[in-house]
Amino acid sequence: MSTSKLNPAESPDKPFQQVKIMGILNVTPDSFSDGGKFSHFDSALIQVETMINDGADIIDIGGESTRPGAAEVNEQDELKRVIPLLKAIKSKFDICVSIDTSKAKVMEESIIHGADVINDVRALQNEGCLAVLAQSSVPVCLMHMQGLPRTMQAKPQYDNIIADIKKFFESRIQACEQAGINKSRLILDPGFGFGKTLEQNYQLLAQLAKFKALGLPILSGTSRKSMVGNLLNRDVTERLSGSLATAIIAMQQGAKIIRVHDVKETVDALKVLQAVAQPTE
Ligand code: 9MG
Repeated sequence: MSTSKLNPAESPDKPFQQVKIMGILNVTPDSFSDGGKFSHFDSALIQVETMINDGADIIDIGGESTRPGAAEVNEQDELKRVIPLLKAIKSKFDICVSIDTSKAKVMEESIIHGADVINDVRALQNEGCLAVLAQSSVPVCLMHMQGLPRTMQAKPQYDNIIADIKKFFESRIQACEQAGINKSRLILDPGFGFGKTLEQNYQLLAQLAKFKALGLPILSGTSRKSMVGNLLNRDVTERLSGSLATAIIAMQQGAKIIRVHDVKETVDALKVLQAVAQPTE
């Protein structure tokens, strides 16, 4: 998959037609701990098939939890969780697969085994990541995070959240280009919930369109996050309506990829948005 597929020339009368739905497949210990264990492995494949049938365009596999407070996982464990599943998905389904990782070795192995996109919440800042991506041609999502998952929600602070994140994107775009990664391969993500207060998350969502000035596709990931749960006082199992509302706002703000747990419901919401965007007689 090339980012040109993610960022086609906007058609003014059909602005939402090119939005892609990225279905989340977490293979962290809280979902399952070992890609070699068949029952869990099989249930992951069933989940992938369901997401594809529900209309997912991309499956995002994550082998390291990035939740606030989450512990880091070592390279070997992450490889064991991600690579067998990636290989199985690519052999069974015709679907674009994204690998959510911040480790150069996991990126390298994933690309060898057919990953179509790399999704890095640390925006290729870890050692060796820029070099691995420079040796390949896959698109990469650069996400903004203030701090690290273990501590990021302690006291997030910005002078101006939009300007600060824009500056971060500009510096990462420059680092990528200097390393030999063409700008046309990049996707930008402001990183909802990653070092942002509740209020800051909604300021970001309301102004997401401002990042379009950087000329790259925007990915938005708000699904079931605390920004939904804390606003509505809803447990993680009760955040569907709030998550759909944030997805619709993100699409209206021009996001080209929406990262979600609830694919079917988000595809339906997107279709409603597309219906009102059709030209009238
Ligand atoms: C892995 N992961 C968790 N949340 C995410 C988000 O909002 N964006 C991206 N790109 N990845 C995320």
